[in-house]
Parts: sequence; structure tokens; C-alpha cells
Amino acid sequence: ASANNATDAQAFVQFCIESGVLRFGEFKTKAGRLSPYFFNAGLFDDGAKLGRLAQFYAQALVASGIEFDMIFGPAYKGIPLGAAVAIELARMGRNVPFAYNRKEAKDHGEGGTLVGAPLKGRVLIVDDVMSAGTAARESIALIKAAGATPHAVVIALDRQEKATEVDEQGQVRDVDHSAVQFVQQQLGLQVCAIAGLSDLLQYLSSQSGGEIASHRDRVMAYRQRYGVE
Ligand code: OMP
Repeated sequence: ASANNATDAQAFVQFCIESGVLRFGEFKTKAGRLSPYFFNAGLFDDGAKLGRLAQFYAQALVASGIEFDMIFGPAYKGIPLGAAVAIELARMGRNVPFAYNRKEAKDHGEGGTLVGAPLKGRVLIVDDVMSAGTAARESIALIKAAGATPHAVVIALDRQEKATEVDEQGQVRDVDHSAVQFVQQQLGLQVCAIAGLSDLLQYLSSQSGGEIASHRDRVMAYRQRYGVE
């Protein structure tokens, strides 16, 4: 990553902490882990925050050089994120089609579970966070089923932690790679994140104060337990 990306990542972490999207405490993740931090994208809850967030996504996308033909925002949280990114890209002179799904099929009106532009070509999935990768796998399956190509994923935060898998006995266990690594290496999609756990740790290390130091220690311990290289 270039120096500019690193600066953007630090600015993004600061923006998330200041806006209360990134919090410290004790949180249970979807995979059942006890995390000392949590990123709640639902708290980008006014027009200014959503607009600023979209700028961070767009900058990260441009810096990544990832090419795509359209945007898909997975229900529910990905819908406003995908819409905001589509608006920001159009503002920058790049107008691309946008689609999203609903979770419940509808049998009247427009019908089906997909809304917006027809899914086709190389699809960019816009989502909030990747931890174990469950949400990403669902979107990928949906895009494939529609006959399009899941091509890339852009997320706000890569938690850079071990993905999980279900073994033959139905037991969930940790694996050595992260969900982002799985999506890149096994599924062949390009992935771009505005910031990752390493950027969060760098930010916490650059700040002073007893409270920040204790957050940093707990986040480091979490990375020790669940993090990947
Ligand atoms: P995976 O689907 O396992 O990758 O987890 C990603 C999802 O977990 C996100 O879409 C959120 O619903 C939720 N999540 C957060 O929003 N923020 C976090 O910091 C951590 C999680 C999580 O549960 O892992």
C-alpha cells in the first residue's frame, strides 16, 4: 500500500472512532468470539457521515486499481453503502449500474429478490466488515446464481482474523487464513479494504492516554488469539 493509502486508513480509523462507529469494550461477534472492539456501520447515521464514508470507499477503490462493471449492495447493511458508493463514483465522473437484494422474496410488483440494475458483467460487492466471511459467501452465491461474475469486494474494515469452517461432525473450527485471504486466494476475487486491524493497531499506538493504551493492549491480545499474518 502506498503512503497515501496508509494515511487514508489512519484518517478513516480516526473518523470511525470519532463518529462512534468503532467502539471499544466487550462484544460478541457473529462467529461467537469475544472482541474488545466492534465496528457498527449502522452508526454512519447521517448524510454527512455517509458521504464521507463513500469518499473513503471510492478513494480505496481508485487506489486499488480494481476494475468492475457494476455495484451490488447486499441486504441489509450493504444497500445504503452500495448506493452511497455509486453516487460518489458518479459524482467523480464514473457512472456505474447499481443493484441490491431483498432478504424476503416478493410475489407481486417487481417480484424476485433482486432490485435495481440487472446483474451482469464483473460485479463489485460493497459491504461493511469481513470477519469470518459468511456474508461474502452469500453474496457471491447470489451473483453467480444470477449469471453474473462476482469479481471484487470492497469493505470498510478487514478484521484480519481467522475464518471459520464447519467440519464433518458439524463442529465450527478456526482455520489459519482470514476470510479476505479465502475470498482472494480460493474464490479468486479481488478484495480491497479502507482499513484493517493492523491500521487500527497503528492508530492506537500513535495516540497517548491510559484509556487508549488499554484498548491497544486488549486489541493486541485479541489479534494474538484470532489474528492472521
Ligand atoms: P462475517 O459474515 O462472518 O464475515 O462477519 C461480518 C459481519 O459481522 C458484518 O457484516 C456484521 O454483521 C458483523 N460484524 C460487524 O458489523 N462488526 C464487527 O466489528 C464484527 C462483526 C462480526 O460479527 O464479526
